[in-house]
Amino acid sequence: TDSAVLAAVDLGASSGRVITGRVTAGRVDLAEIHRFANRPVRLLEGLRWDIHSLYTGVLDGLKAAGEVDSVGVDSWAVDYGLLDADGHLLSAPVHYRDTRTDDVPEQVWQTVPAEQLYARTGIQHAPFNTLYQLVAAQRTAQASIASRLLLIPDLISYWLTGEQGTEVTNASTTQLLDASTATWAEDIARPLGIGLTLFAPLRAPGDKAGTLLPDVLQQLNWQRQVPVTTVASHDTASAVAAVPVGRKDHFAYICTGTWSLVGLELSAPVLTEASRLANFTNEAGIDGTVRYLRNVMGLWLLQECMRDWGDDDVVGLLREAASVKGLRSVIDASDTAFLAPGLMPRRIAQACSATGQPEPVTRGQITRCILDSLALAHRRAIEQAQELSGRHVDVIHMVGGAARNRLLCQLTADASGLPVVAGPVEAAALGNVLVQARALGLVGDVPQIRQQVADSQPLHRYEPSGDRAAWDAAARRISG
Ligand code: LRH
Repeated sequence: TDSAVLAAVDLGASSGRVITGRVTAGRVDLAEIHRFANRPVRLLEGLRWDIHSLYTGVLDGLKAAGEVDSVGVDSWAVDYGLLDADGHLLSAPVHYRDTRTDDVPEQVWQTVPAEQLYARTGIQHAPFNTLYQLVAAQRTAQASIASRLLLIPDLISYWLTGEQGTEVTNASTTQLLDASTATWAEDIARPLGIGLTLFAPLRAPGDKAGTLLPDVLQQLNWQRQVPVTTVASHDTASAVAAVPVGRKDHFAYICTGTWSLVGLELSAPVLTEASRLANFTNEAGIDGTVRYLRNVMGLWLLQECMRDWGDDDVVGLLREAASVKGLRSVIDASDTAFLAPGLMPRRIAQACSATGQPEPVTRGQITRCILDSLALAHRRAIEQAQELSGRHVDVIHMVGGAARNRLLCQLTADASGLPVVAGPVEAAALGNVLVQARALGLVGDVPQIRQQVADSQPLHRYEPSGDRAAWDAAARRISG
């Protein structure tokens, strides 16, 4: 065959999607079949993912898609479900913004020093890394009966196929993989009391994950055997695989959504002390590449303000933000102080006054403060990634939801003095679909995947403009 229809299940922190991609020679055309909210639930025990509602969304989407040639699943990283010895889920997976890990890192570093953790795993310090979550969970009754851990996309694939595996790009975000070999770091896990037999065997993008179970086929009303193909199951890894660059481009990427993941694709990790102190991460990318990047809070800041205001008119807010004075006050958009949900407008205003800047008052001012701050954090991450890796960048690719945020794209170009190529919005779904297509022999290597995206998706270019000195001055206001 020279064409196929593949279904991408792409679960983000604020919404899930089932998107189909028709792949033919040199082209890929997407259709969004089903989009559903991902609303976490706050229970007595803490903040949890409503995983059953997500799985229902997945099934509804696949059913609406009709029979496809293959299915692939990607989602946000680090989180997992625990199964008992019967393979049954023990409880709702814990949300990475839950506060249970707040005091865990310091405790872990007493056993395994932070320097050693980084030198081995290359993973940034973030309180939500699976490693810290597992140490926090050691205090729970469930820990003693858990016999298997499946990361979120692997859990969905398991429910679809009955087969268990641990996909390697996402596995890197556990902070339990060796950054150079992508194999489990036994010497990190053991002293912390983490048993690596909890994890199912590693598998790589392109591997067959299984075949839809008869009961699933019946629920979908599908007749034929359909494979589930392992994709780069960390959504950011799928998105990076689909960045529309040519073979010779020197590019940085910004994968946007709830987060902005800002960095470079490298062939080997950067494990220096300077890199650790700058809190850059070396996550596993497709085909042995390294995603060298920093987590910037991203549009989470705005989403949380909108939730606080009870305002869902993002277009109106962006229009107001474009009309108010820029760079009036900025915050450090990489600060984990903004990780937890709640009272975001107030927390932002307080961060401004704590650094001697005027508090933003109107919704337009607060929105502008967030966008200016994100642009500044994008620029800083790209500058530092170049310094720390010794690599040079001459174009920024912005993919994911914010690629359609014209103000943020322009501000990012202005702040960094580099052109920004925006699009595609559904980069993670494209990476998911095209890695499945590659497994079916319809596409070649990753450069060809990227060319195919560039040739068939609308892109928009923003040239840097304005006064860079104003950005330098703003940066100094928050640099301590
Ligand atoms: C983005 C993302 C990001 C992780 C975070 C937990 O969806 O996967 O790459 O750091 O969620």
